Formats: sequence, C-alpha cells, structure tokens
Amino acid sequence: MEANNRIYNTNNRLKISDKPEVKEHFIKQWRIFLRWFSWCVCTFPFLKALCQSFGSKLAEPVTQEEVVFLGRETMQIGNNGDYFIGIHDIFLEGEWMYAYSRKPVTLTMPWASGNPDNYHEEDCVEIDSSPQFHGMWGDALCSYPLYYICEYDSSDYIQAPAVIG
Ligand SMILES: [Ca+2]
Ligand SMILES: [Ca+2]
Repeated sequence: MEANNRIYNTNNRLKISDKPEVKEHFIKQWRIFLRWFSWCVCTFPFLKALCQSFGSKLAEPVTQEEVVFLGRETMQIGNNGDYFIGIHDIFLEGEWMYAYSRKPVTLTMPWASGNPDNYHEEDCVEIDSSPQFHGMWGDALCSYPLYYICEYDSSDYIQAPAVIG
C-alpha cells in the first residue's frame, strides 16, 4: 500500500505544513494506513479526545486480523515504545470495552505474560513494542503518558493529522 503518499493527496480539513522539515518529520514519525502511530506521548483521556479531534478514534481492533496487524506494525515502528489503543476496563474491572463504540471486547486479547495484572489499577490497554513483549498487550495506567494509535473508518479515511508549523 502506498499509504504514505496519500497524505499529500487530500483535500483534508486539517492542513499539513508545507515546511519540508516538518513534512519529513511527519512522514518519518507517522504511518498512515488507516492508522496513525503517534510520535508524542499523552495520557489516555487526553488522547482519546485528541484522536477524535482529528476525526478518528483510538484504534479499536475488532478482528484477530486487526490484532495481528496492529501488533506487527507496532513492532516495526514502535521503537520499544508502548502504544495505547482504545480498549479499557475503567468502568468495571476485567470487563474490557472499546472506548469509542462502548461495546464489549469479544476477541481474544493477546496479553503479554503477566498481564492483565491491574497493577495499581491499570485500566487502559497498550501494545508493547519492546522485544520481550513483541507486540503483545498489557494493561497500563490510563494516567501514564504513552504513545498511541488512532484509526479511521475506511469510509472517511483521508483525514490527515494536523501539523502546526
Ligand atoms: Ca484494570
Ligand atoms: Ca499491567
């Protein structure tokens, strides 16, 4: 997929900077294949709103194929970082639900060894790209700043994230 080319090929609401160095940074740091991988870290509540402000949402994998895709992509570009996706058990411990659709998670969640452990009340799901976790999931503190993955519905793809500059 020539996903990276598409960021220039949009009449998006959000403007991408024309500065070459910003564009270069943009392309390096973000992958757009219906999903953005962030370069900055934020807490879960903030970035949930942030994704939505871009017309997207935190990634909500609903098939095993998407689970595999996200794990693989995170391993490729994650650089050992941890990435929030849009799944949490904030409302009821152990009842995992999607942050945007608010539906229960029914797929098999690929938990990393020892997770979920609800350590200090960890309620938000991260994909861990460190070699030992290899794209598996952990529960993490929602208040801890992590990277994140936003996604689009394929129907309204083509919204590019804003870059100020
Ligand atoms: Ca929990
Ligand atoms: Ca944990």
